Amino acid sequence: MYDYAKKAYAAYGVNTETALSKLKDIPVSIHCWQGDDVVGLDGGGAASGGIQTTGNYPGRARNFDELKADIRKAFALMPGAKRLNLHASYAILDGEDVDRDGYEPKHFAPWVAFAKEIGLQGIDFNPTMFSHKNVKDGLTLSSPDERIREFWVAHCKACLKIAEYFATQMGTHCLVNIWIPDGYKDVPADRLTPRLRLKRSLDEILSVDYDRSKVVVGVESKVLGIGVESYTVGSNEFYQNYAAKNDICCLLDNGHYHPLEYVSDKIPALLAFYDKVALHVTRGVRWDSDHVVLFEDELKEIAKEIVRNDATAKVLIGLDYFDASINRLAAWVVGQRNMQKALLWALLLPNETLRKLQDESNFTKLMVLQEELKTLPFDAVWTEYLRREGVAGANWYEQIEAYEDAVLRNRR
Ligand code: RNT
Ligand code: ZN
Repeated sequence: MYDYAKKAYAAYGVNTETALSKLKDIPVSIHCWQGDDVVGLDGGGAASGGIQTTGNYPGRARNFDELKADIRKAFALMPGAKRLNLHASYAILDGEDVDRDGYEPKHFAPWVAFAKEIGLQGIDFNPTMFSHKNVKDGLTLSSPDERIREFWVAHCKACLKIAEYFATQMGTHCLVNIWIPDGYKDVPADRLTPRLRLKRSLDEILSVDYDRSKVVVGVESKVLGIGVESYTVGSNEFYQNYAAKNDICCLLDNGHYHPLEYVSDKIPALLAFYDKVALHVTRGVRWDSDHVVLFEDELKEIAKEIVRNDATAKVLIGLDYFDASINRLAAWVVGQRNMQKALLWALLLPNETLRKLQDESNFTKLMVLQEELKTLPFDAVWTEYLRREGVAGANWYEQIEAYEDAVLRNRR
């Protein structure tokens, strides 16, 4: 089947071997938080701050050991280069009485050991500014209460140090992504001052002496959340301007825009100005619902913008979804495989030919060709990729079912 596919693609000038060898080196950062419904290990409890998991499928990882076991199992079914995306709330405190403003590299040393053990390429990081008593009236870095604002500034500063440690240990960059839930449910009386406070907080955080060659700082905007429908402090315009002026990067979460705004269109816009663009790939159903990533058109468009603009080293791909209504390991694997599938899809397009047709304004042929390409034997190339990566093919879910019977069912 692969030989047949190889010829079918070659007829369009596409070399499947080149595509396969590029694909395995494009890292995808996999979020740890699908494994436990964003609860974390530091006692913060269920996700709050406008984000929500729904469902109570049995077998949620309840501690570090269970989460590690689940990651080990699920990641073994994922092809390609993998990074682990951690939240600060996954600190291993071992009973120590320390709050988030006091977290240190040592609280994450067990994660580094684990990441090395299972052969991950790197670790990315996120300050956790939700699910905590110091989220006061829904506000963190933009709080008018100086004590609160300073606590979260200190937390972010601590996270930069931890990120530097991850980068040094893993020998690759560490993305630190700043997302805050701050906003208002109803019509605000002042839209500017909270943003000025956020700006001041970010300035203070970035004043820390950190190694910019190792740590990439990203800021993640959002249009609305549950309970913060009318106004979010960290809006798209706010962060894009902040990032541009302070030489950090924007993180685009495709659940965080109005439904007819597309992240696939924003990626090339930012690539015109930025050295790095970070992504949270998710799937919003009617709102930022964080459903499992499926192999859909917008995902393919996102992958195309990364691949055909030669931006696989510039776009930092991360996943961000959490479904508690289905087997969590399966959710992980489906989303990660779909991201890889979309990248393969993009790598198997005759991008130069298509670009030329656009430049020649031959839009009829462009459409005809793009439609023909949709029915090429993609599956045969994908299956060959899985075989070469040494991960199970279409029957991978049987392994998850067996794990569910043997392990997850006993978690009561
Ligand atoms: C929330 C943001 C944020 C979180 C994670 C857990 O809307 O997307 O990235 O989902 O940090
Ligand atoms: Zn996100």
